[in-house]
Amino acid sequence: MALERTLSIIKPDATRRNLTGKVNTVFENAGLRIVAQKRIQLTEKQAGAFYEVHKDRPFFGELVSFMCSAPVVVQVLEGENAVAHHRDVMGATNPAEAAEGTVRKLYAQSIGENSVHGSDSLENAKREISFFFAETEILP
Ligand code: IDP
Repeated sequence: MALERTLSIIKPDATRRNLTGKVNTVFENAGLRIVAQKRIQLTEKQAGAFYEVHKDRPFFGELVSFMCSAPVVVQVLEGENAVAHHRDVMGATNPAEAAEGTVRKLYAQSIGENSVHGSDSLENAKREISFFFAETEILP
């Protein structure tokens, strides 16, 4: 196993309900370390660029406007096998299919308003981390 970093976003449905600390507790209890974190308001331009891979999907417009509907918390998580481990801890995209104890099972409201984002590969994690953070802002 390798020490990895992944990009996590606590989404507007969770920040609006004051769940940042509860979500972070799930991550920390799972052995993921928050090595960078900031609360920001995304613009439509930023959200559209971040989710560009989904631009042809029918839910793209809804996703972009949701991600700009309240502040988000962007964070870098570090740990053994962090990319896949974080995806496990988040749970399935659709909370109805998420396993017990996962963030999405505990807190997500719908397939769109599903509380958290996590990078899906090491390559994407590197790109997504650099989208939001300078190397000097990451403090392991
Ligand atoms: P993931 O976040 O579990 O990796 P993706 O399929 O990459 O899931 O989708 C990105 C995000 O787009 C989801 O987390 C969710 O917020 C939103 N999304 C995915 N599918 C739908 C849908 O069918 N309706 C509305 N929003 C969706």
